[in-house]
Amino acid sequence: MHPQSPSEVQALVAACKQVSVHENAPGLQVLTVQNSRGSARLSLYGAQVLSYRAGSQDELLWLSPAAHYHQGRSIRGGIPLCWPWFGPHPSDASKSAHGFARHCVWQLDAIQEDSERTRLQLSLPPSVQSAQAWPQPFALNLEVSIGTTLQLALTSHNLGDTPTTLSAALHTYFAISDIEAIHISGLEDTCFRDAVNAHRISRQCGPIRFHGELDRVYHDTAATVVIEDPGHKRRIIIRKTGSDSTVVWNPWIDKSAALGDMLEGAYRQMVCVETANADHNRISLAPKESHCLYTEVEGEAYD
Ligand code: TA6
Repeated sequence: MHPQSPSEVQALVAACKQVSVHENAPGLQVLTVQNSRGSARLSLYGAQVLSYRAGSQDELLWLSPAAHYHQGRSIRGGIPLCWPWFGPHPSDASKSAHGFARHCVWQLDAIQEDSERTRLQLSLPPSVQSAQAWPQPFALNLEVSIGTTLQLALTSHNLGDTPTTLSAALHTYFAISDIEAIHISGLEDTCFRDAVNAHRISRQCGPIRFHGELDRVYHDTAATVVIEDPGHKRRIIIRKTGSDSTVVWNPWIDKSAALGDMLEGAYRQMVCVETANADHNRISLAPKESHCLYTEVEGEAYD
């Protein structure tokens, strides 16, 4: 099966009213969606949503102006995919963190448009690279739906004859007014692995506030999470299904400086709240079984 060509993508897009396509960098096509309810941009490299706004609202996602747009590097911001492992590879430190799905050019399979939403259907084409990184026969699909809310559904299929396990995350970077002005509710009394404190297990007391680097995997939670942002006079609501972990991360000063693709002080305008299945919440798939990791994000402005 040949990889989809840029002209095949252009032909699919040409038949639509709400979608256009351009090259963000040589060979890296970005789709732009504009409908009556919202707008978004999505990179086919990594199947990564780069931006989203509903109607006349402000941008909901954070994207680094210093992001890299070339194969082999992750694009800093938007919604990078972590698949088929979250964090370091379970047994091979030579493999990149957060899996390989974000480093592949995805196939645009279909576009559906109506008065309320635009739905993009994408799939990760089988490749030698993915087969080497993940020998288990699989298929991976992503549906991105743009309207008054943004919805992502990442569906993993075990095409093999043996069971497999995987971890995954929709690694969403949200745009905020200031990291010390916000707080995050919905994870109260939930246990988490604290990556900044020797990975010890603690229990969340009250809302999450930020006074330094914070990197936590909250376990066994299906809760809706809310980012309260008085500076932007809005709350961001993050709903999910098929997910038992929620990851919360801000790199703060030193970590963001070390990343090399964040401008100085940029850490203050972003926070990651990630819909995930990580650690002991990994997913087990029986032969021919599938699993859908789903999130919906919504901005709610207030006076
Ligand atoms: O989701 C939190 C985290 O695992 C942090 O530990 C940090 O590594 C972050 O992801 C950034 O990951 P990335 O590979 O996107 O730079």
